[in-house]
Amino acid sequence: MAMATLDPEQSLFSAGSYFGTQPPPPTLDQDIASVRSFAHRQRDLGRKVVLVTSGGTTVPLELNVVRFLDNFSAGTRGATSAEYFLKAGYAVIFMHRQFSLQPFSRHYSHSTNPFLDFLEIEHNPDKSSNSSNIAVTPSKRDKLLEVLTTYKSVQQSGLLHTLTFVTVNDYLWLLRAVSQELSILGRSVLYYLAAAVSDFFLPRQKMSEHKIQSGKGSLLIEMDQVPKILKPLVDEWTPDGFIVSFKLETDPALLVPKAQAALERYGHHLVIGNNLHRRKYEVVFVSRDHQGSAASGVAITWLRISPAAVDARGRAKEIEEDIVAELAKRHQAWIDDLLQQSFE
Ligand code: PAZ
Repeated sequence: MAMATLDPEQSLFSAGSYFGTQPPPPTLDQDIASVRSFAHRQRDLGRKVVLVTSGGTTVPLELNVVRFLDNFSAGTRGATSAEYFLKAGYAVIFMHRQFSLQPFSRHYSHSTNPFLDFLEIEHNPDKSSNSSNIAVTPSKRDKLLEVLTTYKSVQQSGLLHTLTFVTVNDYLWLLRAVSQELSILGRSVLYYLAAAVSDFFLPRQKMSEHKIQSGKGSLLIEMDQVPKILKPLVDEWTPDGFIVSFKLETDPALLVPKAQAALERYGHHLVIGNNLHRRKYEVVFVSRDHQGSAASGVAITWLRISPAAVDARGRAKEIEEDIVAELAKRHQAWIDDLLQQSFE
């Protein structure tokens, strides 16, 4: 693909100028083909589909990349939510940062639950034999069996399709392409944009080819703003989908106003606000409908769980269970409303 050249003065990218000047990731065509066949299959089966984005994007500082900017997101929100969406009957495209948490395997992440700690060696009583067996630690068996059973059945049913990104550039290209492919599903597709996407990037044309050298004092890098792609997503790429974005803040006073500003600016369906330190126990749904507690046509609904809460099986409750239940309900109500209106 021929790339337009970048005006050296240019620092405010529109989606159009971004995609006209920044190169697509090498695996894009392959990813598009896989999403296309997944979307057609789900449409033929009459299933709802959710695109879950998850994990953080990197911003490389060099073309031969040694250094990059990153963020904190481990992909917990996305991986956990994907499991609950599957449980709610959705087919899931899980678009995540390479090596971040994934549905099912997240329960055994190398840092919080290393899988070797779940295994025991059973030595053969026959001392002359070298053979030993591996067994699952009895106290861990029930949960492992449950996770494994669901994982295998999801794999067999073809309900989960996984895509990976690393850089913010990969993410933007992939989101545009995937949303365009999913637009054939019309209202049946829900976008759950939980990835932590960088607001700033270094255009390829301004990047150093080789490793940035030290020895000349401090390093000054001026980054450009990532174009606001929610606008074309809503208006052009997938105009019929139900679109939910996330807003993360660290200052509690900014959370609701910023979520509300995003809703007004992009005109999508819902913003879920969360505070960095309370995100596992508290989120706020900001939408344009007339339910909820605020005046001015904006509904503000807090969803909270206690850090000590347990689920129906006595395990630590995950707030994503309630987020997804609420979203599945709202998505269906929205589809029903539009259907109703089309008959009136
Ligand atoms: O991945 P994680 O579970 O550690 O964090 C999830 C999250 C806070 C990144 C997500 O809920 C979110 O708010 N994403 C959007 C961030 C933003 O661009 O404002």
